[in-house]
Amino acid sequence: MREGKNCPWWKKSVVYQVYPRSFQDSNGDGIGDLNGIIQRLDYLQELGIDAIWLSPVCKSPQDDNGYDISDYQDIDPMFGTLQDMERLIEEANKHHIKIMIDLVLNHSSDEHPWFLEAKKGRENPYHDYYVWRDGTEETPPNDMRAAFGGSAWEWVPEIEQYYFHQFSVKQPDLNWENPKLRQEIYEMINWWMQKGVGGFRLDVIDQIAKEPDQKITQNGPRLHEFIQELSRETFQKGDLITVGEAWGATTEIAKLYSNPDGSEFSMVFQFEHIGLDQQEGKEKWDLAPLPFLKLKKILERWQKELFQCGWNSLFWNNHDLPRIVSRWGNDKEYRTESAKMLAVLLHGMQGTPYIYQGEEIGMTNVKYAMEDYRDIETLNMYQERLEQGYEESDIMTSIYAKSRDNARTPMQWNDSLNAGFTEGMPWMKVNPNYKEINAESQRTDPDSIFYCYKTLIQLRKKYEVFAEGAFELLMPEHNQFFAYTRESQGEKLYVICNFSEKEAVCSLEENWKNMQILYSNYPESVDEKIYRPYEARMYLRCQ
Ligand code: TEU
Ligand code: CA
Repeated sequence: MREGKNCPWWKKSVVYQVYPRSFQDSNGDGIGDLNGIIQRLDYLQELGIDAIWLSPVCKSPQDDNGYDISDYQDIDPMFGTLQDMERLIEEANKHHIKIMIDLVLNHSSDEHPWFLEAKKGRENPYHDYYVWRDGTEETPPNDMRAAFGGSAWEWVPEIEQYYFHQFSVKQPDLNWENPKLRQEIYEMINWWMQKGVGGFRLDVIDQIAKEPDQKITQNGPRLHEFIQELSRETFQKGDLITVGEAWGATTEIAKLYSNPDGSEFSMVFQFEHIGLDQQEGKEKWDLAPLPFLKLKKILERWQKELFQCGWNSLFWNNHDLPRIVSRWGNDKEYRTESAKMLAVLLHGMQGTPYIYQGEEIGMTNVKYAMEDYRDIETLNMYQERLEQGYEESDIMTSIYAKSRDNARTPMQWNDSLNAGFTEGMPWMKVNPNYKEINAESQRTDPDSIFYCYKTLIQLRKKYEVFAEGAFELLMPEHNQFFAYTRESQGEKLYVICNFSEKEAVCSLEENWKNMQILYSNYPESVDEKIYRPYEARMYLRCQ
């Protein structure tokens, strides 16, 4: 696959997500910032990533850590200035790194000037930028619930109407039916493109075409019409990487989103596998063990169905998800082995891999006292479940497993105070294991998780088979191995992972001796059929 129409640059790229609040503080106020990111570009270049997806840094009251924007064309002072942002883009470019910004287009902050105007009166020109319904104070239009708890309708007594919000009350939903709103959004995106950003991540993009009267939030009837217009008016004018966040994506829908004709996005984040370890039909807090065979089946389906007619995003982690090594690996005696196994398993697949900050050093979940949690989703759920009569210890068990704050603890750079994240008081407690788990110690150890990620990134660039090869699942019924091949043009890649803490015997009859071993997370074994706990290997066979 050469560069060009059929192989855009992002098919061979690896993206790194920075959650700016928690990455690096540069001025001692305890909050990560843009200048802090600039200080860490050398580190990211050494890792070998091609782009940074930056979680929101625009002006925001921070009700949902920046996912509630009050000015799409300015930087929140907490993170720096517009000049700092321009410098970040420029400095990152010098490190061969593109900056992707996070577009939150489903809703704005209730402190956005549009909303301040909109709630002044039904005749106000901005009123229709949001979703309003009549009702009486006692009876909302319907019983829809918001993702962060409570009703999705908020009463505004001054104008005797309800506005619709799928997330917090401070995140009113924008009305995409309004063509003027859409135009303002396109202008804003074009402005960012002129500033030199390399791409965009689109927050809950499958929820923009809502039909609240029908209780439709995801995948509304006009969704792809809106996205195609958006793409035509903005992204298609540049050579960008774009990724939509789509909790409601099926493989069929994902083929539209990531159509190789470029009419929508480069790719989407899909979440079918992410909800596997919860009780069916319930919430993420209602824990269940991971059904391993199902995980294999789902990822196999995504690999096969998008082959040559779409493109996958590959990720285990982001700022909303618990740490993968704690979740589906083993963050105690096999932390290093299982973190590497999970990396190998993901990075061998077809798609663009996303690494979430700290994943590359094997950062883990935390168990904090309630007062140390910060996330609005966690705090609201805690209150709601207490009121519903849940045991506090059960609520805490759910929080330890699934709270978004697991991903949001400060980046662990070194073993000095606050892990080198800040010289002040960190906005959220640092994980107490930072003396053992930190970037500095990882970088002095050639066997570290960091170097595993670095090697995987290099391999992806070196061999065509990573971008191009067709996927076949091996041993689909085996309940320890997650193994597959990728094949194209005379190259065949084998990825064999023992997804368990028990030894496993591989019954594949290949002549391993004649293959090149590209990566292994253990020293060479006496018997190559035996896979030790979380052992992962990549073999390459060339014709
Ligand atoms: O997340 C979308 C979303 O659906 C999440 O609220 C998800 O349900 C939850 O995190 C699972 O625990 C995006 C952003 O990634 C998230 O950080 C924002 O809070 C949310 O949109 C609202 O903008
Ligand atoms: Ca700061």
